[in-house]
Amino acid sequence: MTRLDIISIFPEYFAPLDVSLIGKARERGILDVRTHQLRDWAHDVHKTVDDTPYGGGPGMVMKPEVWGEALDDVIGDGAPRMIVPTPSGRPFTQELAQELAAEPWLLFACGRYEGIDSRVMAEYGTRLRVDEVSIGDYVLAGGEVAVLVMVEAIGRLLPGVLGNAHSAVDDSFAPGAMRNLLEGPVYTKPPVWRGHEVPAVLLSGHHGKVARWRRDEALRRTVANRPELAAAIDPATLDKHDRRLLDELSFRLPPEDVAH
Ligand code: 6GU
Repeated sequence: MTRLDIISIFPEYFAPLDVSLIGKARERGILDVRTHQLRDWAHDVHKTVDDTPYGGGPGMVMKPEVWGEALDDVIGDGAPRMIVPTPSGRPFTQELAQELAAEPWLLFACGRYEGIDSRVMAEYGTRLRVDEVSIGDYVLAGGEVAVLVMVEAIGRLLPGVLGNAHSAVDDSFAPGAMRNLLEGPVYTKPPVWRGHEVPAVLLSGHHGKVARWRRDEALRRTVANRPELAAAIDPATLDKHDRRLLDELSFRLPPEDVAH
């Protein structure tokens, strides 16, 4: 069973982890999620967790002493991998999600305000693997929502969480043939809705043509929405048909490396 500890001044943010995929994984004993209120480790009457930044500047910084006591209690004699959500961290990717899904114990330390006193990461970095991680190029008010994102991405990769019916092997960012290709559009019944028809090929029963059409749509969508991902496609994975389609889309593949 994977253990997840989350320390935050807003543990109520994690109520969604009781429902859906992650809630079921917890009921099935695949995931053990424990949320903690950081203020439980504050000593003063006001349960203070922050103070003004040395060197001046706007906002407040989370105090190291409270974090130290909280982390010591939660960690005990163990050695979880520690994740600190922050917009200045390394990018959270499907690859990092897979790496974290293989860990037995993860500890998320959620900062608010301008962040946690950096000595906390320095101190625990001597004992644990500590990563500061960002979920994208925008700024959230705190790490809580970012941790929800990461827990959902990691949780669905744990063995037994997703049924075989929708396994994670052909995710857009999973390793393999579909790597760096976005998934194309999907349809269900009825065959015509408000005058919009389902593409005929999907009703044809011709599996080869369906696969080819899906790949074309994946390439089109990747070129349109994520040209930098399209540019990163390994040219060796592109067949003649793919190259013709990319040409029709006026998409120039980057030049192939030439061996000297
Ligand atoms: Cl992990 N935290 C915050 N506060 N903002 C973010 C983020 C994390 N990732 C992107 N923006």
